Amino acid sequence: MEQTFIIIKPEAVKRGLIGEILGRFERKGLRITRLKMDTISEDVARVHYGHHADKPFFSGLLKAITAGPVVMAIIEGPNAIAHVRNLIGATNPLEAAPGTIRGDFAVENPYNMVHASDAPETAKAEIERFF
Ligand code: 3AN
Repeated sequence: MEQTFIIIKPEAVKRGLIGEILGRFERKGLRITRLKMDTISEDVARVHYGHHADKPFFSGLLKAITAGPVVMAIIEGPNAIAHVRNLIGATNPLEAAPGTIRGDFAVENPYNMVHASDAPETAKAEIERFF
């Protein structure tokens, strides 16, 4: 059974979308096996988004992900990584299809509501980082 990791970002928590977002993963047939609410420190955010350190939007991204409490979860199921990426939609909310989480609830980056691991190695590293 594959495991993946998600973060419901501060903007989604502020808008009261925790239940809506977790519900979409559950309704798909995936299982939530770990769950916690926490605030991400700037130091941890710098590591988590280290691959974007040279981008012009890096400081805005750090600010957005540390802006308030987040909900983090481990989600399990067959092909959980790909299923969760499909459910959240494209990175740019403008390109995310209606029916996906980003397509339904987000209008522009960096406020795209959810982070989800994109490969087995990142899922493993992110689960170790946050749980
Ligand atoms: P994903 O979250 O879909 O894996 P990444 O890893 O390319 O996409 O981007 C990480 C985060 O950086 C996104 N979730 C989004 O919040 C932010 N981001 C990506 N591209 C931009 C951009 N062009 N401008 C502002 N923020 C961005």
